[in-house]
Amino acid sequence: MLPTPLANLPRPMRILCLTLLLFFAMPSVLFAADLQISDARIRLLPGDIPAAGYVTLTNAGENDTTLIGAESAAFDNVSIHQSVTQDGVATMQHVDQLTVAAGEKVKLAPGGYHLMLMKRKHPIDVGDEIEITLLLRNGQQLNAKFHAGAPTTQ
Ligand SMILES: [Cu+2]
Repeated sequence: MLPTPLANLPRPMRILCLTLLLFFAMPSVLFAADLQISDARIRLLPGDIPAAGYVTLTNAGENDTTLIGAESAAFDNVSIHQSVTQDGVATMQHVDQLTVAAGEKVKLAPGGYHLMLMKRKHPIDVGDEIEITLLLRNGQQLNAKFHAGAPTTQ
């Protein structure tokens, strides 16, 4: 049954009150993306050389959040990579997942983690804004515009 004060309200008000009650009773994770995206940029390289996506991920939530992949209508294939130097040789490794701990910040940046953007589906020019969707383990999908920059982009 409804609490008495609610039951006495006109019906539209009652619905509004119940909606608000439900809204505030639900865990905030259903509403707000815990991961904030900033400084999203792409380093374009000539021809069909894969481009690199860089971004700062800030976890303002109370739970660890894990990036498990990304996709974009502008590229056939997007994966998470990490640049590593082994025995003096710089290589890249595929990364299955990247966790951003609660309250922490992870930077995808030159020399470290990056999104490897392979096989452009259409020409991309410096200055273009390319939409990339970040896929999180909790099912959230975050869309962000990445600013396409020159090969010198850091
Ligand atoms: Cu790479």
